[in-house]
Amino acid sequence: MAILKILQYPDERLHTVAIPVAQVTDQIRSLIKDMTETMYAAPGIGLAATQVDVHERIIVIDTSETRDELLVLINPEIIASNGLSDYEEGCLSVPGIYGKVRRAESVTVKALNAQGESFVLDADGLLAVCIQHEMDHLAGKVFVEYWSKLKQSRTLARLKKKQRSTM
Ligand code: K1U
Ligand code: ZN
Repeated sequence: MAILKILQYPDERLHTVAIPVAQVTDQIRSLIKDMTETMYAAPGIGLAATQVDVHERIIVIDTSETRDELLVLINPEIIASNGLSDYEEGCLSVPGIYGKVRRAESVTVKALNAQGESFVLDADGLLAVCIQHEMDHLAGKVFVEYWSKLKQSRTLARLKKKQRSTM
């Protein structure tokens, strides 16, 4: 297994639209293991393949307190959604920046697991937020891009200042 490098906003590669996984092979399973190790090490509650510069539709998530309830979503599709809620989000690709995003309160998602089997999952709360956040990564969208242009440019300035101070 390996810890992968996580792309940092505003890296243009975060805007790449991921393509569906054609077949769940051992190579895909090996990538899933590396993504899982990377997510737990970060630490994070989710990671999309886009964030490690792989542009295929793969997500790993673990929102449990015990960090032992891994969820793998390959080729995820939201087939139903309900309600709206605002949640304070963070992102491993935008370290140190947190802010609210309005998303569906609950979602039903259809996906393949690491064995290539199809399943359907109903999610609400943090899990629903995380699924939508990670699916945005696969579509090339970063959570700060829901904010006003003014808030986005202030965020970029803060990130650049932080980067300068760690050089
Ligand atoms: O996509 C990512 O960058 C991962 C991101 C997921 C996420 C967090 C909060 C709301 C929506 C989506 C993170 O995991 S940021 C880190 C984080 O929230 C966290 C880390 C350790 C323990 C608990 C939370
Ligand atoms: Zn993110």
